[in-house]
Amino acid sequence: MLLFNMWLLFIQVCIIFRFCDAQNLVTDVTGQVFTTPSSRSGFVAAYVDINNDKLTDICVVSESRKELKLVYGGTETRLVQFKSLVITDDNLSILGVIPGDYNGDGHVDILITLKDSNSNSNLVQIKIFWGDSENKFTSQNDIDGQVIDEPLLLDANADMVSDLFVTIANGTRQFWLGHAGAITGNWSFEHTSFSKASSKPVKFPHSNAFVDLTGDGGADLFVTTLDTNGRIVFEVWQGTELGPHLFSNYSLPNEYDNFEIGQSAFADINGDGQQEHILPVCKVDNKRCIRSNILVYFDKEWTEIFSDNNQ
Ligand SMILES: [Ca+2]
Ligand SMILES: [Ca+2]
Ligand SMILES: [Ca+2]
Ligand SMILES: [Ca+2]
Repeated sequence: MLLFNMWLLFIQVCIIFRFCDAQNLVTDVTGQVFTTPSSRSGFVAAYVDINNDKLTDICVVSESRKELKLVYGGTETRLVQFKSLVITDDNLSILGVIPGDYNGDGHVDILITLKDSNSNSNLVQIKIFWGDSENKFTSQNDIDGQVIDEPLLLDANADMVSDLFVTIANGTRQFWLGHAGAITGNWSFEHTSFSKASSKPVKFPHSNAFVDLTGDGGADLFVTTLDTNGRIVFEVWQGTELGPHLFSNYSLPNEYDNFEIGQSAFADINGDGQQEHILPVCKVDNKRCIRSNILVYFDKEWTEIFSDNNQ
């Protein structure tokens, strides 16, 4: 895994800076950016323009999962700078990174999800490092309450301030709304309840998404859930002034009942301007994938676009 992560980091850094130099399209700057072997381990957790200079920056979680490096892109490769955000609690490790502007001040904030290393539960804690005009991230808040799995970043109330879609410890779905307000002390998200039109538990790990699936140009909330028999049910929620409206829900044909269900992805694969739902599935026997398929949901039907039978 470590080798894989190092390779991933190497590849991604090369890709980012490949396009910075038109004279020399492929320039390996890994050694200039990550100067020691230990600094090259870890994984890229997010891409974002943190300092608002229109150059992509990257968030790199260290192998120890105790440190987050913010690597700022530069117009010349040597201008790349670091900012390190360190987790000092011995029991907590960084699980994920979700950049956004949670207090609506125009500065990117860095939200980190944290997992208790001594716990087997799916609960995660949330910490926010607040962005500022000098990109120092000196203010931070530990957010009250734990959530199951990674939150989904979205704008639930269309006010251009970043929000989260979460599942709280009792399994209930909620929106946690970002908002303006003093960031010292007890800043917290405003919690709002989700629609009662569905109370199915959200699948863990989820592949929830904020993407336009209704073709009206506005992003919708896609949620992966489980019915009482443990079968996966996909829900598409459209935002309305009265709150989320269940636009559609659908499942998989019975022939995939004994398949492992992978993470959903979305792409316009037939060029009609609408996103299609793409789903990898795998039939597992004795911990071995004996048949894998990639399915596409189009016009209310599932179609196999790839099949690999290893039986
Ligand atoms: Ca930048
Ligand atoms: Ca902010
Ligand atoms: Ca919002
Ligand atoms: Ca839509």
